[in-house]
Amino acid sequence: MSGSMRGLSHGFFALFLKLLPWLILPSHLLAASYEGPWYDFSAYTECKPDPEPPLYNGGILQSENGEIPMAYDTTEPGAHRPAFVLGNLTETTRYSFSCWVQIQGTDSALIRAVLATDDSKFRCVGTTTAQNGCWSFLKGGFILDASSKTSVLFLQNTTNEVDGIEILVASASLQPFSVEQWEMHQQDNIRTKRKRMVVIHVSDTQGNRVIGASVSVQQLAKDFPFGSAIASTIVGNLPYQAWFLERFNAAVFENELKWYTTEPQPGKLNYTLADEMLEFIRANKVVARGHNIFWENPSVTPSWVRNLTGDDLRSAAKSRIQSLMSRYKGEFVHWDVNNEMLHFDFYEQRLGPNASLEFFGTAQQADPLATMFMNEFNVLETCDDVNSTVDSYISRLRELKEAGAVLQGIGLEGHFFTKPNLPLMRAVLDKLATLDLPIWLTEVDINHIFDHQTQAIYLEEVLREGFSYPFVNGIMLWTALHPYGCYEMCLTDEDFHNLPSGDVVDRLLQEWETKETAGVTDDHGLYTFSGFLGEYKVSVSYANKSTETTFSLGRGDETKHLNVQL
Ligand SMILES: *[C@@H]1O[C@H](CO)[C@@H](O)[C@H](O)[C@H]1NC(C)=O
Ligand SMILES: *[C@@H]1O[C@H](CO)[C@@H](O)[C@H](O)[C@H]1NC(C)=O
Ligand SMILES: *[C@@H]1O[C@H](CO)[C@@H](O)[C@H](O)[C@H]1NC(C)=O
Ligand SMILES: *[C@@H]1O[C@H](CO)[C@@H](O)[C@H](O)[C@H]1NC(C)=O
Ligand SMILES: *[C@@H]1O[C@H](CO)[C@@H](O)[C@H](O)[C@H]1NC(C)=O
Ligand SMILES: *[C@@H]1O[C@H](CO)[C@@H](O)[C@H](O)[C@H]1NC(C)=O
Ligand SMILES: CC(=O)N[C@H]1CO[C@H](CO)[C@@H](O)[C@@H]1O
Repeated sequence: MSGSMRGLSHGFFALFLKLLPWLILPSHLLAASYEGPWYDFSAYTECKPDPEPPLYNGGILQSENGEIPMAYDTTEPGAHRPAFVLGNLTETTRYSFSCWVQIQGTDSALIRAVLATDDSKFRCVGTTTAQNGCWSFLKGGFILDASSKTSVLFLQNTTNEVDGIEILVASASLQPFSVEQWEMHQQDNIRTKRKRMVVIHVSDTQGNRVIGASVSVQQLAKDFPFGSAIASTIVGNLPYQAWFLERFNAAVFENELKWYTTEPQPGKLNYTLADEMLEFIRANKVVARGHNIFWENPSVTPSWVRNLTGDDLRSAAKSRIQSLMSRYKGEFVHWDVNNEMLHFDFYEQRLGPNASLEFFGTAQQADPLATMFMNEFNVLETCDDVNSTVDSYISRLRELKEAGAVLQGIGLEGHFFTKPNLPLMRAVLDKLATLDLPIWLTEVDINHIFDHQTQAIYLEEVLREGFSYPFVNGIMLWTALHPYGCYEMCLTDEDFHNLPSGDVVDRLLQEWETKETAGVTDDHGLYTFSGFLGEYKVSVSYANKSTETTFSLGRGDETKHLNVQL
């Protein structure tokens, strides 16, 4: 899944020594008295004639005289390029990196920022598709497992066939944040974007304020879709259903809508499982994502479809869309139209480069109110994968838009197989957010190579980052429960007793809902509270009068005012 940095680790120290004369070591790195700045969400996705100024004024790459300490290793062929030497990086810090990149010697190349630490580990810090003649923005970051006295951050061309590329860098910035600062930024976003202040005005029928009226407020439903994959194992399984409904307001079918399930043999359509699961969804007012119409990975394409070519394949694909959509139009809020098209290209190879665009168009026509999603792994999770860089995702999304797609969405699977790199995750979201499209985390889990405790810790980090990011509109976990367990991570054992990751989810669900609150109106007849977005019931009583009302607390920058008359 992940790309590799083969050929870089050996010889690093030799190279480092050779590089030393080219490098300037800033004396004040990691200055002791550091006033925490706010995270800078700026991102750019256009190639510009001039770079913007560095974020954070360069952060710890800024020297006293305002110049960026940097050296060009123009003599070394190959891997090592402009580099920054960094002293005393710590494992308790979250580092946000950004710079502007231009290349010479070829039109376009994927450039990767890499951090080499003194344990000889190499990490991808960020990527950008750089061009000749204009500047592209690279944004990313890193976290460490252990402190590193001397580290080198360098840029590298990953375009194999290109020889003699020159990489130019400008406006580089490295900004450290403590864990506390990072969490403070998350809390601040949650307070302003996921919650809202409410003022309830209580008056009598003559319009007099009612002072001292009892008010109680109860959140009935949450606005933010937070859910999980479910499997057909939930059908008729009352304990599973109860467990699910106590927690989640959104669902996605793990495999039951996939082509290999609904049409295992040509023309033998079977929607039994999907229909049964949809009944459960409807009966319980759960929101469901449609996953997926097509999947570009040939190994999960029905074997009979793999045998088709040309017009036969085109007509089978058309029937697939028509069959699915005529049955389920309006039932699913999203469709993953063409799953994982950054990694695989089954249909495009056989039907031509416009196949995906055509699928999106046909699906949109057939179900015009559903949002049509791309859905991809290794965009959010890592920057090692050259097939799914944030820039390549953005360019495919733009292609679709230019071809006329209207309701588009960005699906980020979130299958984490390494310790989550939160600064990278946030930087990727910053770039994607510039497109102004809905962003969902669609398949979040932590790989089973980690023990349950570690899975829980990493899951909490990812969920907090996702929920606090203003432009993330929903989060789905990939934790459908089977007798054999789950895909990578379960929340519970088979008897619905929480595993550590289940405890994390339950704790966050509670943290992200408004506790039932009660009090009395003040001297102005007002009762004020701060609530998570969603549906509310308000009960007001005074003397022998009482009333009850419901209201909806939607997104907004202003205080919500509600009048209640007794
Ligand atoms: C790193 O820390 C050591 C020990 O505290 C100190 O001697 C050294 O000057 C620091 N290096 C930098 C670049 O700040
Ligand atoms: C359709 O699928 C269901 C569930 O897997 C199965 O029980 C049933 O036999 C299938 N029907 C046909 C006609 O294959
Ligand atoms: C696919 O084609 C091969 C070769 O023609 C044939 O042997 C096989 O049965 C076909 N598979 C399906 C599922 O149609
Ligand atoms: C990247 O995509 C190319 C072309 O589709 C494919 O050959 C390659 O295997 C993919 N690599 C990964 C890591 O998915
Ligand atoms: C793909 O679509 C674009 C825009 O609609 C069109 O200009 C182009 O000719 C199409 N390419 C092919 C191979 O059909
Ligand atoms: C409620 O209180 C008002 C005045 O305090 C009184 O006039 C009225 O009869 C009461 N109504 C009921 C139903 O007890
Ligand atoms: C990883 C990689 O492909 N690096 C290439 C970068 O460009 C140099 C030439 O400057 C090539 O030698 C490398 O192979």
